[in-house]
Amino acid sequence: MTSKIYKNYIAGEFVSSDRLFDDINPVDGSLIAKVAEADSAMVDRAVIAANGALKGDWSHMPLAERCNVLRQVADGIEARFDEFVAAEIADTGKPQSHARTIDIPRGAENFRFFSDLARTISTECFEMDTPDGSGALNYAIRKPMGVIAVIAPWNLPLLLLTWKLAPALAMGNCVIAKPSEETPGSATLLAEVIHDTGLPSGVFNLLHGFGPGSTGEYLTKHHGIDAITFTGESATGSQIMKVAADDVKSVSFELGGKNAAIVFDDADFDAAIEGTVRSVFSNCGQVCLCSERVYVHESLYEKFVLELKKRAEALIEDWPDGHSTELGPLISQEHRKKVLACFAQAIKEGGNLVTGGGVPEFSDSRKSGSWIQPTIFTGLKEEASMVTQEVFGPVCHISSFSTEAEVVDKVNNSKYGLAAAVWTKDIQRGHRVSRQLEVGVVWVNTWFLRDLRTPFGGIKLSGIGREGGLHSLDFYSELTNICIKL
Ligand code: NAD
Ligand code: 6OD
Repeated sequence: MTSKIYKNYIAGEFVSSDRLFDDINPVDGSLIAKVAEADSAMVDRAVIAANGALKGDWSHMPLAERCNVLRQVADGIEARFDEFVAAEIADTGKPQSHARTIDIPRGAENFRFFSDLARTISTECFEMDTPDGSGALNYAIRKPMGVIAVIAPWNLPLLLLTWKLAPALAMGNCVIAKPSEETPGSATLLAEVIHDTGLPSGVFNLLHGFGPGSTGEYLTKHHGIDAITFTGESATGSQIMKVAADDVKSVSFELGGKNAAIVFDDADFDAAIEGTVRSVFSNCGQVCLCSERVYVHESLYEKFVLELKKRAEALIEDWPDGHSTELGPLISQEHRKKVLACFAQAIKEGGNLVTGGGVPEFSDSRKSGSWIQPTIFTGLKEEASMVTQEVFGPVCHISSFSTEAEVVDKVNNSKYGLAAAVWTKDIQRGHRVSRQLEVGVVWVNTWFLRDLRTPFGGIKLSGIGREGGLHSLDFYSELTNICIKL
């Protein structure tokens, strides 16, 4: 029985609650901690604290000073690096190599990157003529948007929370962050790091809880919130958007995907296989950018299916701290039920199960975890649910194509539009195909290679708006134009 309690952080204090829920380790179903669910009164207190802080020092602090505090947060994460890694691994079961090289370093880098960027940005200035000949000068200034609700999912907990939190704070806003109920650990550590920087109380608040009928819903409905930045499922985005409409709150949404990988006949075969193993199975397929639809030119199709099968079957699915572990479990038993139901439906719709499709056998405590086999299907029609609906697990459907036009049509025939990976040695084709794809991000001969200055986001059901670089700073600030008659 654990005695650890993950508390909320409101107005500079760590506070528990009458309602505690379990934080479960998906590796073996063990209890990591109890989590204090924030009720509506606690949401009220956090919103009041944040609105109070907005009138105080933080928003009016010299920019360089504010940015220095954010750099201290990055330093603080790095100083407690191993604790963050342990918290992220406990909550998600992901391999430690993933947490050590992606989740936690990016969590720190998000603060450093947006702190540096905020110091360098400018605004517009326009000189204009006036009838009296003396002219006028227009210039814009940036102001914080106000109090921002940052709502994050469980797949890359620290990375995705800080991706929105850092630019929001850099622009002088006050924030109420809600991590996923599945992954409260690294966010609670982050609150401790932020507390230690001496950030004025109320500027950053952390609330734990669920979505509907709980903290997430209370927060998004609250009239004291000015904007909502959300990463999660498209259906949740749709619900939040309805609620946000009442106050015309600004929203930035990064939502689900049904991303395609296209392997042309001129691709570097080994690189395409290597890249597709990563893009399908990384983080047990629980990255919004993962490829769940793989289209391979007919001349390579058989060879590609055999090789991807071989690679999927060789993936090392083991304890997260094992040095060679490549695959961890899904986030929860509930999510595994959903993924297994998608597999069953694919078979019902006539899919050919190339490999996987079930649960791996363990003779130790992992029997109580949420493990699943890396899985490949072929033979389904384009309308099949495995080809149209997001699964968010270690699975892809592979089909063949013959022409460029045909594959572009198939990829675009989706209600989602987040990301795509294109594998070709023909640079002209790389450019030509990329610009025809209806997605927010295209990778050519690589996958999930991130430059934080670039626009990031999706179209259609995959999101609203772009974040990254200046796009983030634009979302998290309001411009006021000042016109001076000379
Ligand atoms: P989710 O939508 O279930 O939950 C995300 C967050 O929203 C959680 O903190 C949850 O508590 C909260 N929430 C749920 N319902 C809510 C409501 N009605 N009001 C307010 N808050 C609510 O998503 P998830 O299962 O945590 O994450 C997986 C999904 O996220 C996948 O669909 C994946 O594609 C998507 N995702 C997208 C991106 C992107 O950048 N586009 C990145 C990561 C994950
Ligand atoms: O790399 C990022 O900045 C980012 N937002 C990644 C999203 C991954 C989705 O699971």
